[in-house]
Amino acid sequence: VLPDGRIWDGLSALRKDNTGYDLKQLFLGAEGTLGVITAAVCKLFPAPITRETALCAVTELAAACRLLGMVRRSLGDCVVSFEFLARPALELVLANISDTRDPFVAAHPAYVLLELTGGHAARGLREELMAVYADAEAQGLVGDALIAESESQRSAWWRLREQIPAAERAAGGSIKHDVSVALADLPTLAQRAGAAVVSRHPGVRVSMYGHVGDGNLHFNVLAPVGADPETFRAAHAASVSDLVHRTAVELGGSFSAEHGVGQLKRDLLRVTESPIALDLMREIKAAVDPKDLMNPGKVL
Ligand code: LAC
Ligand code: ZN
Repeated sequence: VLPDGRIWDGLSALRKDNTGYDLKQLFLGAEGTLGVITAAVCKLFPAPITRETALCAVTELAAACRLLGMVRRSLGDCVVSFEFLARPALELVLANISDTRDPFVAAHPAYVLLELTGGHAARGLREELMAVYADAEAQGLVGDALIAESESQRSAWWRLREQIPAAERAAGGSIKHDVSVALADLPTLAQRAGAAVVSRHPGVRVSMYGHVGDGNLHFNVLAPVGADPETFRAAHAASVSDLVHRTAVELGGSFSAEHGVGQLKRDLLRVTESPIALDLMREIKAAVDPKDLMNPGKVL
């Protein structure tokens, strides 16, 4: 629904359609500032015949990235999830969320929760995955690993990953970041942002997790143990976020990989986006919504 009340029907289900500008993408990325989306077309895929879920202990983020490369090389599009959890993020969940337990006997620096789906292959997903694991183990990238043997085990592992935001809230809240860079730069991003934040704000705790398969990290920062979280955030959130966002942008990355700009990151968009891109965005906004009716004050 456009600001002037007209309704544009963009419900095309075509896979290929190169007629004119890609208006649908424009509205999808506009956070409601160009119009209101009231309907969507869903594409259905056949349910996968086979699925494997594995939890791998890894030595560090760089090892997780190399493991991703190896899994993709062997299993290609069968890789549907590749989620990274650093130990401190898992510990927040174990300490703050009921009915959770560490799947491994020993503590490991970090973990990858990965999921594969496929059809009938000559060699099964599990065999292929075990071959990759053996390679990764020989290279010293992975430690213990588990393959889910039941749906309840699988959902318990997913819960460990998905409850991280709730665990951070229960621990007093965090300064959240949603950064992305090219996969090859992801370990550098984590290392540089971590060093910058810790040297400027000694004692802070970093809860790092995210969608490594997409080059997207949630690099969240919690107050030092013993400090009041709210007071800490009020005093230092701007400085912490500046360090993290600056590191991502210096590496050619994004300060908003999946959660948008809203009003919190508006100023950041102004200083990091190129003048040409900002001009184009403002001109599009002015053309579609000249009276600034749609979600005013957001994004631009
Ligand atoms: C997540 C949300 C914060 O990945 O994007 O859990
Ligand atoms: Zn996320």
